[in-house]
Amino acid sequence: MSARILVVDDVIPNVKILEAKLSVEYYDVITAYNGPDALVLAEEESPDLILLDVMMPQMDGFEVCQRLKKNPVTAHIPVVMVTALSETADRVQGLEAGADDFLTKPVDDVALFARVKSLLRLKMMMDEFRLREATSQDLGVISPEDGPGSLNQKGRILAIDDNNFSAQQLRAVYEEKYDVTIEGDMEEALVLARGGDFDLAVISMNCTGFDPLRLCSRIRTLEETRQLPILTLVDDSDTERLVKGLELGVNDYVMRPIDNNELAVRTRTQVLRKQYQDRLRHNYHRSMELAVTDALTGLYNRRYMTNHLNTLLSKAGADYRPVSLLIMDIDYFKKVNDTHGHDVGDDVLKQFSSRIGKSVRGIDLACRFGGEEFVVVMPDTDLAVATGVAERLRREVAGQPFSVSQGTLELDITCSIGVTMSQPNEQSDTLLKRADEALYQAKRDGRNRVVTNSAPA
Ligand code: GH3
Ligand code: MG
Repeated sequence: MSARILVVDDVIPNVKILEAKLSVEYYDVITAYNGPDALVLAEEESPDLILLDVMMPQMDGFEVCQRLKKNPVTAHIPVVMVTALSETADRVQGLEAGADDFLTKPVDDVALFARVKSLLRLKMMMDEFRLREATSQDLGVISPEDGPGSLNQKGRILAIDDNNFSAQQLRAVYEEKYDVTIEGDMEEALVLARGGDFDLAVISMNCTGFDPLRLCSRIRTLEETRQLPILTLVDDSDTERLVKGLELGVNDYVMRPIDNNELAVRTRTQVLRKQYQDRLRHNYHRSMELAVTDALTGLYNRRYMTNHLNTLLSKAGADYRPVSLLIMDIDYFKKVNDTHGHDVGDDVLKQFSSRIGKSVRGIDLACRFGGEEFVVVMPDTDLAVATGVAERLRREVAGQPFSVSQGTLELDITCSIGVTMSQPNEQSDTLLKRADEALYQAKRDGRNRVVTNSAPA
């Protein structure tokens, strides 16, 4: 994960040490030696993360952080406060200034990279989210309710701790802000994790009834829980388990004795990232669907069909295979609407689509072309076969009345169909035009029929 990190500290050796550590891991490091310079750099260079010293002359870290978070250009950049003492008061003040996490000096490598990685992951998700959201809104395929507003749902936490006392402490910390489930048994925890739709697993490394590292590893391996972030609670002397956990894919940790502020910020980071990630995936599927299909019938829409047809037609030379295409139009459909109302008309359109969908082959592409006009694209198909398909579709529609209004009404529906086949180097517009001419011939000839329009010789 390559990223740009701004390191801010008034003591030159401190900056140099952090710069060296981060550069070794291929982060791109920029540096500032005082608050005002940091503010300028943050705005001009838009770093992905800021490591900010608290004690600086002129303007201290709290004030710098506050200003960063107030400025819309820099507000989204995560800030890690680097404090000389592990003073609770400092942390509270840091939180109030809008800090996203804390590091204590001297900064140890495990802590540094755990914090940096987990905040960078969150930032990546949020950046991607904002980008996709902008694109989707430009294309008109995402409605406002898909936006970040809906991220305000209560985070769901699964806390695994078989010590009753510390489990209750966790409950007390989380209860107000989160929907928290406490579990003391490993197998039960796994069942819950697989089915529970959680945003974060908090695992105590002090569990004695089972091996908590084994639980971490199982969560990372199981398909249903692979994406679930894990935060571990570790004794400050237990570096071995801490490091093992991180190697297994644990996302972050908090040392015992637990500082509630620290637990709160790290929990928030993990839960937010998970929620952004879920939302991205959901929006992706949704925009794919919305972008290519018609809402009423579920068939492909005109834009998708036209694109796809042009792709098929562009296969030239030795690759060339004829593409056949038919356009179907419901006969006297206006009368259905006028007699029975628009809802009945919609019902007919849905059933009509489902009959088409059922009787075309898998490689054929059925689309709603317009109001009551439908197109079926048939790759690698000659005119004789396509005419056969059209005749079958016509019978599928005319052969059985349509049952509408929850079965209270039966309507006889017919359709007319125009068929044609592509020529080498042809584009979609002329192909569609030829099929349309055939359709109108079918209408003129009395409807409920198929007319074939072979290409000009
Ligand atoms: P023809 O046999 O010549 O095709 O006659 P027609 O009545 O089917 O054709 P016309 O083009 O006169 O009318 C088509 C009607 O389809 C008009 C339009 O209001 C209706 N329509 C278009 N889209 C929808 C829709 O989504 N739902 C409903 N219920 N009606 C629709
Ligand atoms: Mg019609």
